[in-house]
Amino acid sequence: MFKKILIANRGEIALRVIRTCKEMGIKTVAVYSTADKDSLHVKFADEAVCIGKPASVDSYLNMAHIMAAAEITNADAVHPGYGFLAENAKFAKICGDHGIKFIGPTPDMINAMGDKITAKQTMINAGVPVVPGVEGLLEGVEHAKNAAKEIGYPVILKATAGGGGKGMRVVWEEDEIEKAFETARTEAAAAFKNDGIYMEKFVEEPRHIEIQVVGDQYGQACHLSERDCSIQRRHQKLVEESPSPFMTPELREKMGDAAIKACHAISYEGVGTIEFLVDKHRNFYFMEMNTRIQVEHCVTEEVINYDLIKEQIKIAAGDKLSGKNYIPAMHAIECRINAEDPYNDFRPSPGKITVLHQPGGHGVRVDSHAYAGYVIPPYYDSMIGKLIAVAQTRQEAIDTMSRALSEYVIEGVKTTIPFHQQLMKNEDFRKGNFNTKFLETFKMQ
Ligand code: MV4
Repeated sequence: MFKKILIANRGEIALRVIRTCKEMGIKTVAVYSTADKDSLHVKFADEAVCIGKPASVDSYLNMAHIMAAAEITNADAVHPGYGFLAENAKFAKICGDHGIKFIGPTPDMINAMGDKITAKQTMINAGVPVVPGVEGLLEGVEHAKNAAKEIGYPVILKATAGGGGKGMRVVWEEDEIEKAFETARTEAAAAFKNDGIYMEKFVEEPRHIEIQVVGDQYGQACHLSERDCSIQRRHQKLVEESPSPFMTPELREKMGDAAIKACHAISYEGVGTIEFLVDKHRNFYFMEMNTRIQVEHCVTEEVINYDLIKEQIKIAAGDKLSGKNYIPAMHAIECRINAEDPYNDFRPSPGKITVLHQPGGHGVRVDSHAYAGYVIPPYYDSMIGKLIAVAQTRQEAIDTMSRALSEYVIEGVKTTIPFHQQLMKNEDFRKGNFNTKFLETFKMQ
């Protein structure tokens, strides 16, 4: 087992990793930017190294600084958390080249899923359902026009180097396709230095349901059931839950099988997520694979009683999986508490938390790096923490969440708490009647 892990991240996920390391008797090294010197991950780690100025490119994205911190502290592994360098194949390679274990998949696996056309072709070959579309890159506007005629409008254009919704264009009719193709291409070139675009049939009003997977170094893979992440806004998830209110035992078995096939196709090592679009007829289609721990991993942990960070560390150290799949025994809902103003288009609201009272009691988990007096810096994402409610049934989990939200006191910055309180009262949400378009029409009172 590792003796010392450097956490190449900040905020609540750095703290989350430190907590599990402590339980496993593993020493921890925090890295931090000058903007984060008073952050809890710095206080709770055994050692801490400043890696640069506030901007991410100067600190949490600076591979040379992070590697130097790992070398001087003698860390034998690096946990990348999510975001920043978590899905950076070059960083994973550099760690390996320095004899430091990257806690995650190999550079090859990251690359195989990072390019979306490659990933989709791998899934087709493995027998995983994908959205019908053109195989490979679009060669130009004429190709796009002919392909769209064949597939039938509406279609969606996606950047092969994209993901998470960046660089996408929905096209409803032939008149729009030329302009859409050119803008998608320009945007992709600017954002990813890769202007490759592909086309799929546009699935209308889908749910976003993802399967948590885990694979070991010996080719074994299993799934840990689903999370429903349909409650999102501009590709930012706000609420996640497990099980999905739309799930059936038959669908879970089919999606779980498909997710395991996806892992086997690349001999996946580590924890990962297979994202699917699910239409109203319960057809499901592979969208992308996230080769990292995700923000919403906690709902899975709560419904199957399983520490996913511990699993990541054990797998990286060479442990074998039992090979069994897990089915939710409970219902868990997670609300992301962001420093944003839900009455003002979710505008970021960084600043000092003057008063803080976090909820507790039966069925409540708070994963947060916040404390009274903490200043939320403006340089990074605005998440203050995650509130997770767990109960036997979905209705009870919603009631526990409402109660917990009513106890949560944060003063000094605006937060998403009022949004979550109103969502928990919404009839359609309570009935499980929602898809990825739900928040487009949701209005704050
Ligand atoms: C789609 C789609 C409909 N049809 N692909 C958004 C994020 C990226 N992973 C892919 N996304 C979508 N791909 C086809 N063929 C709709 C979306 C989409 C979406 C997906 C999940 C959650 C929220 C979403 C919001 C808008 C669009």
